[in-house]
Amino acid sequence: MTGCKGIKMDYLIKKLEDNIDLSIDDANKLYDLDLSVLGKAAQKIRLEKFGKKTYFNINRHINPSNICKDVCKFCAFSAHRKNPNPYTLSIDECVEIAKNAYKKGAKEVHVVSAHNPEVGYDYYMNIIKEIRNELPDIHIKAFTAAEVNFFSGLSGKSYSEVLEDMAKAGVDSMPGGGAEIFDEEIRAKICKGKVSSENWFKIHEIWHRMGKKSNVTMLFGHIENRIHRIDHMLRVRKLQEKTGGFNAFIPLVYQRKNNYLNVKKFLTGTEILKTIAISRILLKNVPNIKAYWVTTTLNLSLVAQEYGANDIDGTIEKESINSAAGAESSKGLQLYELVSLIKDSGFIPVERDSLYNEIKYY
Ligand code: V47
Repeated sequence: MTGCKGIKMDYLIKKLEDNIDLSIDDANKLYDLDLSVLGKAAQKIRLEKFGKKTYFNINRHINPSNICKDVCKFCAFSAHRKNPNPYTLSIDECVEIAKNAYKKGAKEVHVVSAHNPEVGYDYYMNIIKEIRNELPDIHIKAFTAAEVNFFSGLSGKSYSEVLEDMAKAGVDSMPGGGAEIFDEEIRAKICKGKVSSENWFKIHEIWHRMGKKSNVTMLFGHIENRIHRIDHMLRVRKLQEKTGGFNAFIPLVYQRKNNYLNVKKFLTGTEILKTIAISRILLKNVPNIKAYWVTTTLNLSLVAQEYGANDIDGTIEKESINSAAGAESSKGLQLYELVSLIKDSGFIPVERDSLYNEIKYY
C-alpha cells in the first residue's frame, strides 16, 4: 500500500495497526498517509478508550479585559487598530457573569484575559477569589501559561509563587492557551515577546507537580508547516510522559479575520481532520482529543468524532477571542442543540465535568 505521495508506507501502517509509539522520523511521515488510513488508526484508539461517547461540558467563558501589552499577530481580540473597543470588566461584573451562568447550569467558568498591566496583579487574583467565595462548587479553569508569565513579570513573583497564589485563590485547572506553536522561529514571527515555549512547559510542569491538571492547545493553519505541528505534538508527549498532567489536547484552527498575520491560504477539511487524527495517534498518553467546535466549525467537529476526537468542548454561552477573528461562536450553543447534533451524528452525548468525570448521559 502507498501513501498520498506514492511513498511505500506499509511498514508505517503496520506500526499504526500494532499500536506502536512512533519515532520522530515516522511521525514526520504521517501526513503522507491517506486520510482514510489515519482516520482508521485514530478511530481505533478513540473507540478503545471511549467507545461512541462524545464529551462536552456546560461552561461559560469570561474574558476580564481585552487590553494587552503583548502584540500577537494572529489575535483579533485584543484592542488595537482593527478592534478599537478596549474594555476592562470590574471584579463585580466578572462575578455577576459567573453567578448568572451558574444559575443556568454552568459547571465551569473558563477565565482568560488579555495582559492588561494597568489593573495590577491583585485584580486577577481577586476575580478568582470572589468567584470562589460566591460559588464554592463551580470549577474555575483559569489563566493560561502566557498569563502566568505576565503575572510573574507584573508582580516580581516566581512562576511557582504565582501558581500557588492561583491555587489558593480557587483556580482548579489551567486552560491550554498560549501554546500557539512551540517551534521557536515560527513563534518569534507570530507572537514575539509572549511566553517562550520553554517557559510554557515549565509553568505547566510546576502546575502538574502541584497535583493539578491542565490542557494544551496548538494553533495551526497560519505560517507553520506540518513538521512544526508534529514537533509541537511530540513536545507535548514528552512532558506528558514525565507528569501525566494534561487532560486534553486541543488543535485550534487559525481564524483569519481582523488580525495582522495576513495568511492567504485556506486549510482544507482533509488537512484539519488529518491533524486531529495524527494528534490522537501521537498523543496516546493524553486522554482526550478535543475538536473545539468554535475553530473547527460545528460540522467538521461532528465529523472529527470519526477521526479520533472524543470531546467537542461545551456550550460556552459567550465567546470573544475566536469570534473576533471570524469564528461563528459569539453566542455559544444551546445545550439541546449540542446534544441533538452529537446524537444525530451517531454518537452518545455525555456531559462531563472539567476533569472528565462523567455527569450525565443524554
Ligand atoms: O491561546 C487567538 C487562540 C487561544 C486566534 O483549555 C486563535 O479547554 C484561532 O486556549 N484563530 C485561547 N485561534 C483559547 C484557548 C482555549 C479554547 C478552548 C478551550 C481551551 C481549554 C482553551 O485562542 C489562544 C490562541 O491560541 N487564538 N487568536 C485566531 N485568530
